[in-house]
Amino acid sequence: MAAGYLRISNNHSKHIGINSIECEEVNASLHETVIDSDGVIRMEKIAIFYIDPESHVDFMPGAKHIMFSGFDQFEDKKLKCSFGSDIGLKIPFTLEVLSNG
Ligand SMILES: [Cu+2]
Repeated sequence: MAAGYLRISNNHSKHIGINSIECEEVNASLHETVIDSDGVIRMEKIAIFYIDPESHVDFMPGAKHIMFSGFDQFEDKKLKCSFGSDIGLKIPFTLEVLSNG
């Protein structure tokens, strides 16, 4: 397993809902780290999250992240992915691979 972090910005005047992710060659899903009522830290899949107009959402340790599996077979330094959105727009982006251990 590996995790990916980034900032996604919305330069539009409307909310955008991000509801899926796809990456070449590796399996990726949208995750969020949460602390439940017993104080236990765990990860949940995100069905959708919204970015406010003229705003951004940060993916970072302990919060939203991209969870990868099958990464040990991937040898490139760049990973091409895209977000799916509630307005039907695909948002492509490239992640830099820092380690694949
Ligand atoms: Cu996760």
